[in-house]
Amino acid sequence: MRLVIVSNRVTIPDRSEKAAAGGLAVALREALDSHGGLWFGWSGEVAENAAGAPVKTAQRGKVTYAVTDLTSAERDSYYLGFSNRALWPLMHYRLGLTEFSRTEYEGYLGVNRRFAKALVAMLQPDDVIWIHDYHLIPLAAELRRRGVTNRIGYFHHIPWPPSEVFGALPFSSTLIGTMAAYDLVGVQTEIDAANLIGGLRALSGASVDGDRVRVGRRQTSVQAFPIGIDVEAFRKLAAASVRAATLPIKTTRETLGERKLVIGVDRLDYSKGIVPRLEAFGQFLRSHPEHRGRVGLLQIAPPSRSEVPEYAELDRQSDEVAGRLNATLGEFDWTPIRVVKKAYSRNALAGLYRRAQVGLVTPMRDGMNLVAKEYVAAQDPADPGVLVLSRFAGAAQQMGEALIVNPFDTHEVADAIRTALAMPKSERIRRFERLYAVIDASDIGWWTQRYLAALSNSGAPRQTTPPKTGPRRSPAKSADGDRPRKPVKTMPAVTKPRRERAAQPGSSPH
Ligand code: ADQ
Repeated sequence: MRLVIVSNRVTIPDRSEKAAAGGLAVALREALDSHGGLWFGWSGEVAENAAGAPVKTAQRGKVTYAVTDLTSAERDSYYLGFSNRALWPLMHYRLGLTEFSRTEYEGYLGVNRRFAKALVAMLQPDDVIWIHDYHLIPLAAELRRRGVTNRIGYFHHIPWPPSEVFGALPFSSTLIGTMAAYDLVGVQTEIDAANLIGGLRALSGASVDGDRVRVGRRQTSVQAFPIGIDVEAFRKLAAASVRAATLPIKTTRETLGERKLVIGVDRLDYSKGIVPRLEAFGQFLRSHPEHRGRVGLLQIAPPSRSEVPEYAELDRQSDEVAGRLNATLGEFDWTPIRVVKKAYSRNALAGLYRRAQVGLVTPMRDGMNLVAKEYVAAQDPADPGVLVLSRFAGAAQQMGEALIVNPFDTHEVADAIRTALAMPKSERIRRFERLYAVIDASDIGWWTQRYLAALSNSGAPRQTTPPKTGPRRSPAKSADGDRPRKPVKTMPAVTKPRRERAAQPGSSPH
């Protein structure tokens, strides 16, 4: 079997590039390497002759990369328009920000048709096709229309809202109905799965039996596959980066001195709750003046999608709020909030996470949120920091040992920051060990294998893939010089993200 991955953006790796950074791109590349495969999508480039131009290919080991450019009209309607001004806010429950245009919807369908046409020419009979994310929802239906009978799976990286919200989108019934063209639809959490199944039932008259959904003559299966990170790689990066005192770590040490650090790391996106988070930090300093001068918030937020007006507005707002809070709460020798709008290397991020006593991950709504997992993976097991996590991040379904907060409640987030900073070491270690066990048992390798196994079993009686076997990696026994500490307890209930986890008190996002 050959694996074919399709995603909106495809970056062809440099020949010299080593797959050291971890993460989704690397995990998918590894899956492609082990099966041999093809990765197809948009090059990220715009060219006016794109629609008629041949697909560009590059070979890297056993993987063929195939990319196409978009015309500027396609980029505007498919990517900036329908994907990012209609689907993105809608999927994040933000009806007020959702802007629908028929022309953009047509452009979205048009690019999906063009992708399908290009892909059909490259497919082999035993290929298994794995399509990623909301830009490409109708792609399987377009492939089926062209006679493709291969196994096709889809993974939805962002939340799926209840049908009352999704149904507000014009043509929502048609769009959701195209999901039935997949053999397997993966979402991040059980809540997303229930919402999508409910939407299929309400909007396209699907009949439902557990995770199996039938629309007309087609049957699909909708299941939760919580995505993970390369925990081991990230832990090593963090330990090495602190030991080597890389530049950002050294500079942070010099500028902060003994001061405590609270960190936020997000793409500059309204779903991430950056402005309410800054306000919550201001509230914390007002309610607990004893902390003034002793702690700072570092918010790293590289701009994204700046051509979409809502993102430019968010950029302005975050500067304004940080400026106001610094002016009213700061001192001549202490700036409470630093907002840095640039991307950092994985090394630097890992070291900064480890230096921070509190990881503040407070999205208003998020599919999973990998930063929450990276923050935990990067901690020093002997003296870990505390994760404050929004109940509306998919990660909260698995990470109930974080301090779970409602990001809409500024006072609650402010109180959680205070609790985190005051938490005794024994409790920090206890929470860290449980969180680490969860993210390690459901890391990115486990996720990829579990999804692909379910896809190859789809249509046949369901089997579940066991979680990783073999000796558990304990952060206590690192070979790279992390300080030793007592072994991680074995806790079956949290080492596998199982369905019943969703109902645990304190970790439910509803
Ligand atoms: P994103 O919305 O991009 O992903 P997230 O899961 O937090 O959100 O992943 C962001 C990634 O970008 C992390 O790996 C983070 O380290 C990195 N990053 C953020 N700021 C950075 C900076 N300044 N420099 C360098 N790297 C930075 C979407 C969905 C999520 C879902 C993921 C994966 O919105 O909900 O978890 O896909 O499925």
